[in-house]
Amino acid sequence: IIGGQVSSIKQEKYLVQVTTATELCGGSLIKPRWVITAAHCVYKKNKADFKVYGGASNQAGPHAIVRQVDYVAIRPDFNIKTLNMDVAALRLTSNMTGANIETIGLATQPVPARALVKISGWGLTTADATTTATRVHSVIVPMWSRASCVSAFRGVHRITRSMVCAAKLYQRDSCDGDSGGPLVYRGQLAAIVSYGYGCASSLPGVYTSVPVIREWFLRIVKQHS
Ligand code: 4AZ
Repeated sequence: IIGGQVSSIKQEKYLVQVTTATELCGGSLIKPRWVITAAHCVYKKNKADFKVYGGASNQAGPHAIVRQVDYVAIRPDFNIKTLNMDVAALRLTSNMTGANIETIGLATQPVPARALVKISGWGLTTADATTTATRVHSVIVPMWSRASCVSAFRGVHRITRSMVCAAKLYQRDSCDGDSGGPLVYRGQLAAIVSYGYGCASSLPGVYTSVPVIREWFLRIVKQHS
């Protein structure tokens, strides 16, 4: 998270870390046993290699709750090259809810252009940093209209219907390690950190729109609970 502040897990109770030995991503707890994250965070990885941490600002710290993953679903139309439909569902080995960890609802409607939203995670806090954050950070950024998102990325990356943009250019953005984490609007999960061209650069961050992928996620939960 670039241009934000140290937060507290008490302010981001739905936020979890999805980790392997070598990689860090964010995620959000949607049901006591289900996490939503980015597909590219789990693509071609073994479910046994994941650990999911929650309930502590300083993850992997003494009070963090940790779970393993026993089922992974990647949206079948996810494309690793274009990052279209960048979403995955993770089932945990047991419920994760507790004092500092709660579920968040999935938004049914897109966020209006220019509305202020909150993004959070343990990703890089400067574009040239080499290590991710020890404590959770958050930042408020404006949502972009679809037209401004498409126009910003013209000739650079095709913006599909699953993608939305948010950022304050050159100042406030998500970054490496924040992928898979939450973009929250009015207390609901509205989008998932997906990708960018650099961080706090001349281009906004790109997110997977939750209203677009919500029914798929809920169907997976129903089928595998
Ligand atoms: C990443 O690599 C990443 N500025 C996530 C978000 C953004 C850039 C990179 C958006 O996880």
